[in-house]
Amino acid sequence: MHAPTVKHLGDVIPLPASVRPDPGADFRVPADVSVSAAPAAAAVADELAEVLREVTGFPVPRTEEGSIRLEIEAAGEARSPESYRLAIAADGVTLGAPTEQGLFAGFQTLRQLLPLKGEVVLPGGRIEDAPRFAYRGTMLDLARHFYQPADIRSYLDTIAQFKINHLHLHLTDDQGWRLEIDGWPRLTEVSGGEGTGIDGAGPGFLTAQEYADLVAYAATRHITIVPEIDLPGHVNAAQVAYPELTCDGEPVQPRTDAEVGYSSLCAGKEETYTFVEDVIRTVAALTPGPYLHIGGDEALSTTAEDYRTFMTRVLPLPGKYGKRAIGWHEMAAVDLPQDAIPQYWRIEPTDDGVARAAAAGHQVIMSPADRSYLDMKYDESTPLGLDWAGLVSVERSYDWDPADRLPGVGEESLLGVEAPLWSETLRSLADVEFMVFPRLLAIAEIGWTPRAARDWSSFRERLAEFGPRFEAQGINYHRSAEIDWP
Ligand code: TNX
Repeated sequence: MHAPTVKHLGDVIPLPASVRPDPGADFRVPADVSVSAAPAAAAVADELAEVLREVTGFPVPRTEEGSIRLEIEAAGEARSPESYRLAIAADGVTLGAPTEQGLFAGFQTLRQLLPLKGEVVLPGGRIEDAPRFAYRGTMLDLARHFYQPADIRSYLDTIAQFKINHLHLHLTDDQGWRLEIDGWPRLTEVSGGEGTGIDGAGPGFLTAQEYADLVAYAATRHITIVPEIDLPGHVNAAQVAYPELTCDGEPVQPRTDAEVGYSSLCAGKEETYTFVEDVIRTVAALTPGPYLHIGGDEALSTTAEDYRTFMTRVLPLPGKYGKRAIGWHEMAAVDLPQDAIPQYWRIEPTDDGVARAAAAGHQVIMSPADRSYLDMKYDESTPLGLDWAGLVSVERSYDWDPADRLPGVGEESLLGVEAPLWSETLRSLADVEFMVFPRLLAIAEIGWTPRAARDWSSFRERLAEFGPRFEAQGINYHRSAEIDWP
């Protein structure tokens, strides 16, 4: 038998904050390997044992004194809940963190140090790690094309491996309404039914129970679901279901094309606010996470005055129901509630009031379309995707920094980074994966790794190893020519 290859301790994505290899201290995982864990670490310990079983074929029981130990450590003032320490020595492994979240993050690192199958020798040394930003997200657009809960679960499993900790669900748009709302049944009966989505090819919706189950499943992956109800534009599907939501009350036609900017709720009608408050109250009650996204983008058929009237009334509603409002950065034209978070998507550093909001203490999520929009084509030959924000190669998705995008919005103003994926051209989970992998790994590293430690040539080399890993897990990905895949 040939000697097993030992990975380099830093061969992981995202790159940890501190990696100190000790080549004399490699750990050869023995047949009687076992895992021990504090009660609070039991769930992570079980997952780790399962992964080790799959790789080695060893029984890997849980014991009191395992050669792999998971420990909850004292939190300490400045430690992020997601921080962890991983120590690999000749006689075993210790993974310590202040929280289960931190242990879960450390488990993702450890998992990437394992081979796909066979004998395991873990590289000796110490990793000390913590995220640069608390919010590292991606977004699925369920309105233009609906994805089944099983597909979303599978997606959650994959993104968690790269320490992505927020999944934003774009639940409503002109072409479909994808979440059941108590008291407004036609939203999903009509606008979640057959013939909805782009080209009518993406019908479906989540019942309240299915949504709650998804949120709970995401929590086991330490991922927070961020629900979006897009307002006051992008509402044709709501108006098809309830014509009283238009200004003149006349019925409107369902739309399955990819136009944007033609629909708007009516800022001057009380029905509008009854509807919006019912929806926000319902979504807030179904969502344990701290955020509720109210859209606010591309309201091109709403006058500036109506936009202000509408947003001024609606922006406080997430707070009324215990949530922090996130909105696309257009909302920064309005005076925002104290804790509201603009999500910046522009290509050019145009201000739109976002720098003013940052100066007033607001946190910002960075999602510049020319770098982080996963629905942009990789190159001219990419069969899926759009190109209005340019082509986004793997290198372009990696080689930028969120703290440099907008004057006045620096490191201290950033809650984090998110890579949205719009669904106009996508028809399946395989399509989603093709656009997302590998570029989401670039965004994951930007969100996690200290800026000074990031380097494209290092990332490019580490990324190559994930080709076989994606294949082993049945995950579709784009074999970009920029990467020397094995
Ligand atoms: C812009 S940028 C949109 C979406 C489209 C997307 C396609 C933003 C907040 N909205 O309505 O789906 O472009 O790339």
